[in-house]
Amino acid sequence: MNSGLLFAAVALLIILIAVVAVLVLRRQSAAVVASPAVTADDRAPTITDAPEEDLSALPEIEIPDAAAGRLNRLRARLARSNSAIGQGLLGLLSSGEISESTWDQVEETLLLADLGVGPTQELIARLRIRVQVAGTTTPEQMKVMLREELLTLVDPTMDRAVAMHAQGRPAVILVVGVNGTGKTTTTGKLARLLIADGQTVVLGAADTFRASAADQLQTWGDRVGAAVVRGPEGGDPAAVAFDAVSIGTEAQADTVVIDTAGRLHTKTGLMDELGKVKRVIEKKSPVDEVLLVLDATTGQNGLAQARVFREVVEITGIALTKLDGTARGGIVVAVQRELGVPVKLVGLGEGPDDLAPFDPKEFVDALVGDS
Ligand SMILES: Nc1nc2c(ncn2[C@@H]2O[C@H](COP(=O)(O)OP(=O)(O)O)[C@@H](O)[C@H]2O)c(=O)[nH]1
Ligand SMILES: [Mg+2]
Repeated sequence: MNSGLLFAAVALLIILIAVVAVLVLRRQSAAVVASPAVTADDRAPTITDAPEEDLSALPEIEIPDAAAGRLNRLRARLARSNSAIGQGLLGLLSSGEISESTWDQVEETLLLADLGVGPTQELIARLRIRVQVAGTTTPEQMKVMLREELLTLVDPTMDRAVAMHAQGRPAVILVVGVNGTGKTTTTGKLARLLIADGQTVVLGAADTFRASAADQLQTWGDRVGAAVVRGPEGGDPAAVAFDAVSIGTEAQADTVVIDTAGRLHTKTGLMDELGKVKRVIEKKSPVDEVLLVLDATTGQNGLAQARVFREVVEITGIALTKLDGTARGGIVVAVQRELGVPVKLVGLGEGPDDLAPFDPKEFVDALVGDS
């Protein structure tokens, strides 16, 4: 009798446990479908039976290349500068007796490479003295001298760090330059560099003249996980810049990078506007960096643009783009001399990670060739 009662109680307990277990399991699997994982790695396996719309709604975040050693990785892109400057000079100077006409050819090579008249004269004067002192020189000695003198001209003592850490607020970077030089592309690539460095980034689409400019920046931001602040087409660029800095501050972002417009045909208007953008941002936060984007293929024209921009905003760094498409790498030296401001970034292609922090030694090594 007693054993019958015990049997019934045990059976009841087993059924109860089974029901509870089924309920718990169902809740867990429902939760997995309802809240898809955020990291790219977990994503696919956890929501395989979710409807297709959910899958496409998830952002595809790319992991950018690390910032360190980028210029070294991209050095082959300098090949055209390389043969024009380094190899051209070494070819001339290593051919035994150096005559006056050889020095003339050296001068011509340097000027063609956009080094500028002043730096060209300096380089030749220094080399002539060193060659005289050394008497005869081997091609290897010549290469060492050339490397040292080019490095002096590029100036390894300049501080080339892009401002990206501020105390208790986001660092603010304003990107300026003429249309087509690569501002938007550089802003997008810079966001990737900063994110590769572990930062959170907010982008401001202050080129409000063309909707496509904001869309272009949005695409860059989406790919890498940077929020993009934009305004209405034709809206006030200063207001967008202000909003971007406000939102970046609120969100405790590490850096806010602001892309601007650059229509040169309305030069005065553009310059007034640029000054206003900076002043309006400064109501909210200091501007830590004004990056002037210059297209390396434009030579003297680029230098003229630099002078115009310098009149309106205090430029703190230069981003030299399209160095992959030119034999005129000497522009690095010329533009630094012209503005007294360091080249901080170089663009070496259209790919998302084709922007590198500028390193004088790596640059000169790439020009002269490995020792
Ligand atoms: N080859 C090469 N093309 C570049 C580089 N930087 C930008 N570009 C291209 O230059 C064009 C203009 O760039 P964009 O960012 O729209 O210029 P913006 O008008 O100043 O904003 C685009 O086709 C870019 O892909 C670079 O470093 N190398
Ligand atoms: Mg643009």
